[in-house]
Amino acid sequence: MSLPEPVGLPAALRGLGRPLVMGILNVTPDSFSDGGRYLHPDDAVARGRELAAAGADLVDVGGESTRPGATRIPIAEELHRVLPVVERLVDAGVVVSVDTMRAEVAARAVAAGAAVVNDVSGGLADPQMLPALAGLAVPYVAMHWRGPSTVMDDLAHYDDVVRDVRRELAGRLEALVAAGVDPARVVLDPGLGFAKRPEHNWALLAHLEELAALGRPLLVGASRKRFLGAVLAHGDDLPPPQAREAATVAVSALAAAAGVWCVRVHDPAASRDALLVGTAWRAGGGTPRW
Ligand code: PMM
Repeated sequence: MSLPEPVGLPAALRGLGRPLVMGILNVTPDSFSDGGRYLHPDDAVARGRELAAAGADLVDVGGESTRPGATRIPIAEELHRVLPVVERLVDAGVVVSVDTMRAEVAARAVAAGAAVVNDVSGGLADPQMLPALAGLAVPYVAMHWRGPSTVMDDLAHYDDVVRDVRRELAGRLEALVAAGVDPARVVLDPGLGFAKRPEHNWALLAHLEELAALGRPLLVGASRKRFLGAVLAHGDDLPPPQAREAATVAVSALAAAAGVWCVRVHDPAASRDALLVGTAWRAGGGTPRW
């Protein structure tokens, strides 16, 4: 059974017959689950290697928090956080994606060896992003986004969230093509938790096939997010991010059964097993290949 995958991936990540695991490495003081733990490059590089050893097919290095309410950091600060870590992980043989909304950070990270650009704004935050991508040969993850973290909670209004997100992602795909980006390189992402209330996230997860109908591979980033905490909550007390791992693993298995290309997670080992289960489930007795 073949899964759709983007053109431009390194050979080692092609045709694996199971979804890929993207390990999260936030080189930030304030991300909701791992913020502040990996600000020093030595700690970040050690964590990146650990994620790869634990089964991350690629490690997603981000220098800017996107948690609700987070404000932007200067580009110099983002470059300072991200580039040395990308360079050292690439030197260590780790496949790296760069999590950025800025064209210059994306281009410089790719020049330093990053194999994928992951943009939570789908090219909307920086007018230079799409033209810059046209000159890069790597896959591009375009996430559904409606506005910066400071205002995104006010933008969570939909007539029909699945239809609206699908239409808005189709619009990003069109804009990418108009800018000269090969659509075969594009991965789409519903943007769980970004201008979405819990019911919106669940509707999108339950209808991934509607987004897959756009003809592009999908990436799902549910790991430890608040809407998972809300499902597990007793009364008003949400369990902390670290206590949402089993719920994350459940989403990974279901996402694999739905045929996604990649999940973005904090704990690669746990999700890798779940992806194998979901893949076997999807194969339904056929022979999964991995
Ligand atoms: N979520 C976060 C950051 N980057 N990238 C993609 N493609 N999809 C996501 O859902 C996504 C992302 C926020 O979570 P974090 O603080 O754990 O990095």
